[in-house]
Amino acid sequence: MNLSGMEQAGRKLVELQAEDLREESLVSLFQEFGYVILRRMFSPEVVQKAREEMELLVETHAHRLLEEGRISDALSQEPFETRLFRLYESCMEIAPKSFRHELHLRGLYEWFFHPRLLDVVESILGPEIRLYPNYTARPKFPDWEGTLVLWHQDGGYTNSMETAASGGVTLLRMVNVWSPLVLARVENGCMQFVPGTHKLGVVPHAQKTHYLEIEKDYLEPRLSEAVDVEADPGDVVLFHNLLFHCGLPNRVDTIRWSLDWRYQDATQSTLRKEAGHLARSRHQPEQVVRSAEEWASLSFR
Ligand SMILES: O=C(O)CCC(=O)C(=O)O
Repeated sequence: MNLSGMEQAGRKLVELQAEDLREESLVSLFQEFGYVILRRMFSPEVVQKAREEMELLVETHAHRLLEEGRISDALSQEPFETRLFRLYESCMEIAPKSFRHELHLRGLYEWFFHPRLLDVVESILGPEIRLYPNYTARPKFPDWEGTLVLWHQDGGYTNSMETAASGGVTLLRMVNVWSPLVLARVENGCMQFVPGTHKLGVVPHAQKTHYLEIEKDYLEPRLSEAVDVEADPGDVVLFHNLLFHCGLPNRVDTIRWSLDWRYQDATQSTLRKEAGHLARSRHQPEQVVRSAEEWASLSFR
């Protein structure tokens, strides 16, 4: 295997090139470290389609703000990297932190249902795969706590008294996915992971203004092991739903656009009121979402 373990201030980043995807050890890397970075998984064309969908979404927001009289200029010449932020600059109290229900768009089908990505996910989860009802696009604004996602485990959000009592969230078999639409670097708020923390089970989280945060006693002793997960458009990061992760602050004046979504073993309950969408199935092949048109005709559930 061509595993290029990138030494990063003495810490290892678990990184694979797209051509190595068939290697069985990908699964053991995922299990050992709690994440794997798959470089160049999506072609530039696939990235471009998603970007165009997000541009249209921004356009919709511009028109809405104009109609509501909140702005007098739709800023149509403003680049994708800044437009949404500039539109909401004078009304940040209503700025979107993320998009979820809006993502049933043709140009996102090849992200969520990408055959090679699903092959990798199948090697971890098995043949019954659901797109979990938690798929999100994030315009991470410059220096704004509304889009600053704090250290958490996804399981910290799904865990509730009832699910914890039944051993729920720790039993969920999931693969989380994160991929940027622009270069994601330390300066503009790339992700950070603490390798291996998925083995700790669900740890306590505290509610902060916008997001949950892992309790200090669990987080602080492990922060020195955090790795920066820098990624380019087309790169795909897979991580465990119990891995400690956060997005760093965005310290530049452009938006760090990204998408994150999750796959789950479809034989399990989602532990949510929504059922998600089947991405692969031998038991119910007729239920699998088969095309961009079909995806666009469905809604968040
Ligand atoms: O994009 C980010 O900054 C955070 C994303 C995240 O926490 C997630 O994908 O679970």
